[in-house]
Amino acid sequence: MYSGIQPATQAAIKHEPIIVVGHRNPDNDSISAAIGYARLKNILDPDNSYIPYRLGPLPHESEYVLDRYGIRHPEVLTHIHCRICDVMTPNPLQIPESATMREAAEKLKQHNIRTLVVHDEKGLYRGIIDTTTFANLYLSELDDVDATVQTRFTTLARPVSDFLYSESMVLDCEDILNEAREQVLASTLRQAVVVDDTGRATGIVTRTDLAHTPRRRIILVDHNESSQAVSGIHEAEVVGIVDHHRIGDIQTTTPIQFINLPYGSSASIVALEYQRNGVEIEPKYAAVLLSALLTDTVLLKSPTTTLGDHQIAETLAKAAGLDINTFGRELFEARFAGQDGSVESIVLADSKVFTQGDTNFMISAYETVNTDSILEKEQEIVEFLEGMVKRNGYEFALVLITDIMREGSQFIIAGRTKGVEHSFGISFGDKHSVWVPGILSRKKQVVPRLML
Ligand SMILES: [Mn+2]
Repeated sequence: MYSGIQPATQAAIKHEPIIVVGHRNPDNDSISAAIGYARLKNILDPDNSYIPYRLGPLPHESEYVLDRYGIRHPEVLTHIHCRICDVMTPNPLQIPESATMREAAEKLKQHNIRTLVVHDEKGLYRGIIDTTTFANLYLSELDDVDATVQTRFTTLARPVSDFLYSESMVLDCEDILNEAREQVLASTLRQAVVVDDTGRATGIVTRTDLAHTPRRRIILVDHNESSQAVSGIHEAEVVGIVDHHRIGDIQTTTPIQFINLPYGSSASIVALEYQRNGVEIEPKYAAVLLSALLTDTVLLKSPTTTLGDHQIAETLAKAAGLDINTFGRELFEARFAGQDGSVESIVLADSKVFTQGDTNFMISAYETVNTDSILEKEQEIVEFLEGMVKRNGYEFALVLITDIMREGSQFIIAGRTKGVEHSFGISFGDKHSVWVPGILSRKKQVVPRLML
């Protein structure tokens, strides 16, 4: 049985699924490790539900593998801020507007609640009736002592539509809590109603519900730096990390299972977790993980590749019934067939921002088998990079055009070049581009030298 450290859940949203997601501008490893790890966690921890997401477009090779094995594409996660649906009380008690005030009063009493949502004959939201409605009615009756009994009788026979508050605040389930809170607290209303796209009330939010911000739970794969993580990460409860990059700046309030190993892919570590937990991996998930291992290690050629990666690749290939070389070739064919070759995609398809001290810099990685065709666009790429440097105040922006056949990278740069030149013993001269043989890995061969 699984004996990993359980996350603290005090402030977490327990009924909500746990999100498993890779970094921004996802590569195949971020997609595949999230899918493979969510699958494993769902097997190990059936009390919770783990759902893989992605933080950007699906890489072509991921699409190829997922479609080949009939696995659903993960959905895009736009942020992990706490939402209205994370704090609302779902399925509020409702009453039709044609019901009498007596029925409304009985329903409030029977369920010991303060608010009823009123809907029309089509089930669409109309307004609310609450205990204050009744209190106000009886207070007004006090002015007319003789008529009290008669008035009350008449009032209770009238439909709720005569009394409902229709000006009550309406929110959307996906509204960000911190923003909605200000609206509600600035009003005099005791609650807001959550209405869906079809006009039906799906929840109710009271002032008390708004008093705290519960944390949504998330597992990070293939990254552990907030600059690469989903928006709102500081509001979330990170309950696990599976990564093979340098230790970044993600902080947690409690101990978590943080697995960081210098393997060639996060997918390799996920595969190890299947082994460690004695879970046999299904063929299609073995194929997904193998695809990420092969793309992240550039067909096991990158210097990030360890002996362990070779062994895991063999194991996964066997489980999936695949030949490593054939599958690897298919993956890169799918990737290169999908490349549109635009300057924007060359620079942005796999770009990461790094922080050192007060400076930020961007490094993009782009793999190809045809560096020459990229170099025809060198001037445009440099102009694009210069724009990014200017807009974002980067120290520099660097694109690595890695030719997996020639086994080296063309460095194309804008901004301050000194640090890069010094770290690699190269010179751009009056150009913005230079070929650096043997450089295949941003993570292992480029980032560490720049972080010294
Ligand atoms: Mn990776």
